[in-house]
Amino acid sequence: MSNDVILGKTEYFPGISKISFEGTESKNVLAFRYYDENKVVAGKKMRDHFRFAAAYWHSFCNDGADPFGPGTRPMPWLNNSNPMQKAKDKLDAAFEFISKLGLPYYCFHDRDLAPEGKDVNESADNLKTLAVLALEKQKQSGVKLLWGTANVFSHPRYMNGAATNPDFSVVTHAAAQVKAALDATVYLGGENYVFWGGREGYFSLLNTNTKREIEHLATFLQKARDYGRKIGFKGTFLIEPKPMEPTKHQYDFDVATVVAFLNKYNLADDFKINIENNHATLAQHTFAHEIQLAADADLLGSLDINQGDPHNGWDTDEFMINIYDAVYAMLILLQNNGLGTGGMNFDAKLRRNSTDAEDLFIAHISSMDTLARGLLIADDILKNSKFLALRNTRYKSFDSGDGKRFEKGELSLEELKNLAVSLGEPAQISGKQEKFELLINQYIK
Ligand code: XUL
Ligand code: CO
Repeated sequence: MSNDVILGKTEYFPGISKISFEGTESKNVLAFRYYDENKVVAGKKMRDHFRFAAAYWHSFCNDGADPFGPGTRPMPWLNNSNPMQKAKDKLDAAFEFISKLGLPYYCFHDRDLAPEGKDVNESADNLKTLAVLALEKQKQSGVKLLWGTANVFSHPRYMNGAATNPDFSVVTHAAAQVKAALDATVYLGGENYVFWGGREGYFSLLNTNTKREIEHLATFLQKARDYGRKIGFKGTFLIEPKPMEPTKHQYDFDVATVVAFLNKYNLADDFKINIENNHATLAQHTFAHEIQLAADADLLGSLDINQGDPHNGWDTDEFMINIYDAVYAMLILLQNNGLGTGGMNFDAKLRRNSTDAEDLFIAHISSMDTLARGLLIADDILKNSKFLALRNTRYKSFDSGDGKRFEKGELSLEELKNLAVSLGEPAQISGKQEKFELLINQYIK
């Protein structure tokens, strides 16, 4: 089942071979202790529960540069001065890493895979050239594309937005990029296509017509959807909410905002939501809150796996190691039949002072094991504890009689008032939060 290891001309992670499952007794940091890809849990192989993916931009493009200093991370695949050769070397490094780790999927932005050319057509040609090489790598390794996307936020032309730019000519450039990225995604058999609206928002309401900008965003997405379907894209379009950063306010603020937007603009049949933990916490929500709301709206698409630092508000994109986040997420996924065409993309970066080649492996292994452990615990809770029964009991007054009639919309406000009179003052019923919390801790092992 595991992918074959694929090396290019240069081995970029020498001394590290295929990562294997060694079980919980192992102290080897380059082995899985919980993630056993073929182990069946709740009727499905672990591999299929998670559909883990590498994020090309962090893992193979990001050298750790920050506003206060240059990159620190040795990335020998980025040394060639010819941009196209550099992109090819990067592809070698990416597939070496992905296949050694045994990730079934990867994700990219157009500009991660291939450099921008001198004009729209040369940029599209560069992407095509790299997509041909990437397809070869996919075939050799068995690795698949979880999603593609277009980077319409880095180039200075997008400083006022992409689809929501007040200048129409910038909107056309964003469209050209999305068209080429969709072409590449379909060519590579991508199972989803993502829109993250990095600069679709504003810094000041004074210079912004929010109504026009949001309508432009909707029209842009409708046209992208139509083009994708025309060229045979059968997968899911995804919107990735984030409340802010880089703009002060982003239009796709959080799951609730995106649910309303998708329904208002008739996009909900083709689009779902890609939820990122650190974006959730930036919006003052938990990861579980966002996942639950998307699941409730039948719009849960995919997950970007990371976590933020609890003591500051930034999008620090750390590798997710919080076992509670993993258990809560897996509890919801198990109750909602998983992620469909989605998966779990490691949108996380190494710390700037993590500079050894093995650090990228250790970071992914740690996170994959956290989620695998979360799955095992959540499955145990759902199968062997009173968790669901306890929660359902809270709502039992709606399971029959007048409560059920209310749920069906059969009782008027006057009838409800008369019932209040006949039922009298309600008895006090404890919410039992501490009991729920204690129960979860009983199963964390
Ligand atoms: C930025 C972010 C992006 C998207 C893809 O915060 O999460 O990398 O996942 O554009
Ligand atoms: Co993301």
